[in-house]
Amino acid sequence: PPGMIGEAVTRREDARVLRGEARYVDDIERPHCAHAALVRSPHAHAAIKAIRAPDAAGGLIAVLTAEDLGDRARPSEVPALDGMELTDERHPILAGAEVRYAGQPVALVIAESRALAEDAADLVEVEYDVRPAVVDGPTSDHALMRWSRKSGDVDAAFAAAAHVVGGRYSLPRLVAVPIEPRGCLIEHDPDRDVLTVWCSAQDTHRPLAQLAQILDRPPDAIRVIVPDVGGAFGSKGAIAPEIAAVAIAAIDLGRPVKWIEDRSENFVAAYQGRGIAGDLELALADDGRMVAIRAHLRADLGAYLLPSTVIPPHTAAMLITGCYDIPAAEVTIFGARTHKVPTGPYRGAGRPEAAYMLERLVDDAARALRMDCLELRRRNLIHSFPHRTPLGHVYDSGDYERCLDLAIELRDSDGLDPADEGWIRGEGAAVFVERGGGRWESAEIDVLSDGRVLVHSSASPHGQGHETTFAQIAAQRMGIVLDQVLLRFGDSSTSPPGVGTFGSRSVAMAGSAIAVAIDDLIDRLRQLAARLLDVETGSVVWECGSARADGRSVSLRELAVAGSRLGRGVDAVLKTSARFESGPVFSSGAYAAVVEIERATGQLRVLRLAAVDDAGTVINPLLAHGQVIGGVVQGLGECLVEEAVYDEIGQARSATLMEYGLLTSADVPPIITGEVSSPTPLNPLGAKGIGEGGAIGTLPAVANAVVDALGGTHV
Ligand code: MCN
Repeated sequence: PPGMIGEAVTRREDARVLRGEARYVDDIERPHCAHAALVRSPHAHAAIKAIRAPDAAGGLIAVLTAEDLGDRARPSEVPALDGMELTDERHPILAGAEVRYAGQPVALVIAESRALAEDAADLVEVEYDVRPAVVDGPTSDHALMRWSRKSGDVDAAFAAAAHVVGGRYSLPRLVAVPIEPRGCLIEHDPDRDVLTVWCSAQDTHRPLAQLAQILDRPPDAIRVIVPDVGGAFGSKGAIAPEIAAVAIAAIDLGRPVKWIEDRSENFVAAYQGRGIAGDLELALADDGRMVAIRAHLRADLGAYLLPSTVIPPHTAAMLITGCYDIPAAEVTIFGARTHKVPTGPYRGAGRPEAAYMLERLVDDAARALRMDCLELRRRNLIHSFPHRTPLGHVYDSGDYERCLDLAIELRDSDGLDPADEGWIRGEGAAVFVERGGGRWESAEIDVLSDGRVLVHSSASPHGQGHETTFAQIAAQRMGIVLDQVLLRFGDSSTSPPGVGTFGSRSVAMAGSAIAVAIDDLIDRLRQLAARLLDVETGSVVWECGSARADGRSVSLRELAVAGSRLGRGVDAVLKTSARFESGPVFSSGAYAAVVEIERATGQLRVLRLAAVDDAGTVINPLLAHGQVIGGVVQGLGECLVEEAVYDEIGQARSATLMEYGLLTSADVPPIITGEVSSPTPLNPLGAKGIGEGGAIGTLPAVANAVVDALGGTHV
């Protein structure tokens, strides 16, 4: 039947979204709902001397400060990964004695409407004693985090190397700019003491666990519902401190409270991405073999630590050997504190950083050795799997050379006209590897009495299209049509437990949990059919959604009806669950670009971008393609126009869509995509992630093309 794995099925969720029927947090209404607005610091660094709430203001219900919260809302814990050194500078829920970035929440104002809450927030007087701000990551000497790892004899390899090539490479800070900013609606049921939290988040699991810790509540006293979400790109993984303050307000006031941030708040107060620079050195043998690499990374982490702030630099460091067989590596990270909003994951979350720095370095090395940059890459690519990197990752499968060959073939197909007068042209290419998947996810499946299959997944989407993709996995495995599969996710009271939607892990992990659960369900259905047909279970085969034995067959619907007649034990027949666990899977890809720069003006245009991704088995090529294109456009934005710019006193200079450059569809150059498939042996689908590839490969491919156009000059 149509809709199977590998078919380009259109998204089931689109009709709802396009008709305006999707329900985002702000569409949810509760009776007697109050509305919240934030008083935010206008200064990047200041002591708070006093906060004076207005005695009265139209519709004002309450003003909450850090003092009012007391220890009822504690800063979110920040897990130290892998032996990291962290300072105890966790993001306060509301600022206490000090503010450390412009935009930091200082007080929560609750009123009868959002407009009244915003007006009342303007009347709150905060007395600040302004202090100097450290804005520049490279000059900050205060570390929030330090980490290092060394493996292999790096020093000896460098001492003996025929060539050592180095460079400094940096990536700007970026804003994720999801169409829907952050927000929540929180209601407290005093009888059961349960908080119901609707929030715009990537999944239910992390907001629930983080709120439980922040509010010191048992997890079962919190229900998190994630409705439709208008994008996140990594920026809605850690819970916003504002949400914890709203939770306290809802408890104190005994009324539901809604907070929906506006675009300007999202620019200054939602955690940002990237903002990292690295000093890298590569040691090479005479024949171009890479023998060791050193990378000293300096990340501008911003003012405080959020739970996920330390993840991207760590991920970047761990992937610094990329697709190459480099036996020795040393990495260090200095996570600098600056008076800016904290950073955290943004599409790629460390992978683009690693790929950009390494692939720029490889091009610089090729120039230093007077070698062709593709030849230098080919000579060092990893060819056999599993491959253990010196830093400790185990790459499961891949065909990096095939990706590179295809990217070049696609880039160079149909020659381009010669460059116009006054324009210089450059070509660039890059390979990358991407850690995805890992840990676990789960699924529960019910067979409904009409023979449809209801899949409860632990993974909720925020734009990826799980409703379609996961249904394809279940339908294929069951041998039924797509319409026979229903999907549910995003409500912690009914969804099975899981880890979360990030790191391009949903298909590999949650998709595999569905596959395993379906296999188990089929076994149960075969046993039931054996009873009905009075045959041995072993002689029952499952085919096209029916059980068959001795030339007879029982349909799924008949099994569902028979199963429910059995009374006790129905659950055991018509319900199943599975938890799927595996190590990380490593997607990969190669991207290649052609750019032109106008000599007189410096104007840059990307003429062509070839994007080749290897995500193992692709479930839905149409959606996977959409993921790649979305990532590419974000990657191009990063290369060409995007940057969260701050002035010397720590004021955001790009706090609206007028100032922060975002590409529009009219700016997007021709993108040619290609696919290589190296299924992973680590899960039953052979699937890896593809949600971030475009945002990874684009940066080094375009940057290398720009440097090539400039004749190898460092930019
Ligand atoms: N897919 C597939 N076959 C595979 C892998 C993926 O068909 N082998 C398709 C599926 O349609 C799946 C989608 O690609 O729904 C993404 O799957 P996957 O790579 O597993 O990534 P996740 O679902 O875990 O999504 C996370 C990823 C990340 S980390 C960011 S950031 C990101 C992204 O997804 N943010 C997004 N894509 C986004 N897309 C939208 N619209 N909005 C965001 O905020």
